[in-house]
Amino acid sequence: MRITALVIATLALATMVLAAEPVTELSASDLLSLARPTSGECYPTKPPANITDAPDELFTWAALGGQLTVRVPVPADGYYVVRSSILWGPWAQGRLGRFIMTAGADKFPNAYQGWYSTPPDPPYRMRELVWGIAHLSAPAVDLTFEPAGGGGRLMSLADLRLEPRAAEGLKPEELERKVLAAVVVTAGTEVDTGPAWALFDLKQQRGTEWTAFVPGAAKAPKIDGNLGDWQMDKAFVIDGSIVPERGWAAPGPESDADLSAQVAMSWDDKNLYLAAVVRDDLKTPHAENDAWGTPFGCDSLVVSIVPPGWLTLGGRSEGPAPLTVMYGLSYYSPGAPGRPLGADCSYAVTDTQDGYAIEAALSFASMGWKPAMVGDRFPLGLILVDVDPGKPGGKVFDQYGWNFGPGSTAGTGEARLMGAGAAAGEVIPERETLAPGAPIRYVGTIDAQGPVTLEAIEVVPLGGGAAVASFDLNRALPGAGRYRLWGQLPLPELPPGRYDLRMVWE
Ligand SMILES: [Ca+2]
Ligand SMILES: [Ca+2]
Ligand SMILES: [Ca+2]
Repeated sequence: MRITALVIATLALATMVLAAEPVTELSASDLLSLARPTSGECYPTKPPANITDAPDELFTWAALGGQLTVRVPVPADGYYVVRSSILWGPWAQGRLGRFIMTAGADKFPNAYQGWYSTPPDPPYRMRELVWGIAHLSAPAVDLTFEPAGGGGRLMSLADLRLEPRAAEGLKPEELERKVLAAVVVTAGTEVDTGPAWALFDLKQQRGTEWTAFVPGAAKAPKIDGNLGDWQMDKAFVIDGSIVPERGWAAPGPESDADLSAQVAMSWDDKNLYLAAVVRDDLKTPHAENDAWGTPFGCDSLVVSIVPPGWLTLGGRSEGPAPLTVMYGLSYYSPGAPGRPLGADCSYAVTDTQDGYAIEAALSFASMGWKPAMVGDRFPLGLILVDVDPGKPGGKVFDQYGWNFGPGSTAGTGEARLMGAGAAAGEVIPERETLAPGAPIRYVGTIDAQGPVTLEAIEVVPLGGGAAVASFDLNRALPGAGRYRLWGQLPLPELPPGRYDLRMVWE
């Protein structure tokens, strides 16, 4: 991404009355890389052939309603004329439409307008459009385009420019139109390098209702079915109470004694650990000489994980991963072997007074990545399955699904691997190979259990280790919730190697 951001001549501001040189000039390709549409599509187009003085390329948004936001660099606080060179021409279905520009609650006065009239249509041409005048704050503002009625749905711009403007002579509504900065410049970065700015932005997405916080294991549990090495008081409960908000029962058990469970989880860099105390009035042991069939055919706790692409395809990838990984932790008789779970995974079952206990180690390698790190998140669902062969028809089979709902695109909530802090998150760089000297853009999410401060984002060797660069943020998160973040960092010169980005908490 190359953004022309010339140094503003502050001395000239007061005397600038006529059109000034733009201090920010986003080309069609800049707009293409900065545009964030909520719907529709953005792409480059060639101007119609019969236009004189046409630019090489236009930025086009095919809108399906929604909004298109562009983060525009602002070199210094002040008043600016916001203008574009636009493609002007006939307005018809699937052709150019009518669009307005907004910034938060502020609306700019002038609209992009495709030509509409009775035929013959006038020929296409390029035209100057002044969207309006506003006070803009450094280092960047979000300017938003919205369709404003009519049948057309295409907006084609050659550029977007900011020209500084003195406050004298502005209309009251222009003086009042003040657009706040959309981003925070991180401490210690000089804003003189244009595209190498360190930018950071954060928004709360939802609460933590769909996040299962998984604490780190102080010591790896011994997988023997004895849960003495677990703090089961921190377990969550799977019974009828979860159904309205956090799962389902299909068909529903008769009572908690028929089927219910307490489940605890922890993790280290190799494994996701799980301990369960299951109540079941009729256990169905698996006969030693039977082949293991589906875990839904016997008493089982089924763990369902959807490995996310940013982990299975990233620097810690263990090769191709299945779309969904299921582990059937099935009950078996004392002394008999359990269900084979595959390499690096194991579980053990013991009998209890009113059911059975399960202890399991599920390797992250079997989910498609390793080692696991603080902040990793993945969709996770549990299905508690009960088969009671001695019971009358209709009561032989029942089950609970836990963590099923709108918590992720996988249709379940997500597990978040926690460290020592009250929050953890992941930072996903836009590309795997970080090029020194070039800015790296990233996205990510954070799950916070309460108010907490994100101190910095660090560049670290892949798989962990001491930071080779750190960018101070000191950004306070006001309370518990799922937050979404994005930004870019200027990368320093680094020794050859593979790197990752990591969050540092206060
Ligand atoms: Ca144990
Ligand atoms: Ca039962
Ligand atoms: Ca049973």
